Amino acid sequence: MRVDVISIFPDYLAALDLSLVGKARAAGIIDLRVHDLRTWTSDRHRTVDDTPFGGGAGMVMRPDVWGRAIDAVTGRDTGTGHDAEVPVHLVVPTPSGATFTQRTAEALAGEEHLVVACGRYEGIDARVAEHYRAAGVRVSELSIGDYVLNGGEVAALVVVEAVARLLPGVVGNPESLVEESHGAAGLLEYPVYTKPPAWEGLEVPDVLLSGHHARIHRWRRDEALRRTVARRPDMVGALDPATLDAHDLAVLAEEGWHPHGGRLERSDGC
Ligand code: JBH
Repeated sequence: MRVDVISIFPDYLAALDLSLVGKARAAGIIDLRVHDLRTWTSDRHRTVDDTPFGGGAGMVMRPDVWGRAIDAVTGRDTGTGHDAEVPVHLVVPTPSGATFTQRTAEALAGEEHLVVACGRYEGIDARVAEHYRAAGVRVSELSIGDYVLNGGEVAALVVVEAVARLLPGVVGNPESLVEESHGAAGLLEYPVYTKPPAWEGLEVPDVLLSGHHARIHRWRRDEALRRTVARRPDMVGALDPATLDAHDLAVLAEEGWHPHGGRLERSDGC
């Protein structure tokens, strides 16, 4: 997969040389290039933004600079670009985007070429997304969550890491890709323990030392259900009760959740 990240703070993306993404780059699984947006400025001050039409606080990034940058990294500037035929998916981190989830990461992992356009918080002139959509480019404006960041760089790190680890050959054991939180099960992960079996007066639950695999499996599932109830009631509400067994439903009932009309509902909060 080819990934181009464009930013006014290219050094911010240096973390992508490290760890898993770094290994994927070294292995040739991901061809990741980070660019300085100011490469495509045309004035002496290398200006990338200006005041918003209609007034208001902050600055907005200029569409002309972004257009030159995106055209250059996608080979649209020359018309003979090596890559102009490869479908590009433009990813724009923005607090006003749709929420980036594991499903989004899975979809992006199927692409051949991502271009991640990191804007400042106030955003990029809206005509950039409009122009590339009209040109047939897939454009995803994505938010990594409801909190304030200064710009899209941290969100770009999140998106690239989440996508890169899904590429074949990046994560050593593909089983760790299926058994994790936010997988298809729709539950949070169960708690995990390792040696020593007693630490600071706290013991590892007996069942995990029992060697009884069916009981361990059931205990982990119960813990995953209870944890999801306590921490992510929204995920419980999204479960399809038809995918749950009688024991699951008994655990959920203890926690106050009951099937009703093909969904789960809280018995207290109607
Ligand atoms: C993206 O995903 C975001 N969440 C919060 N703030 C942001 C700022 C710029 C880009 C985000």
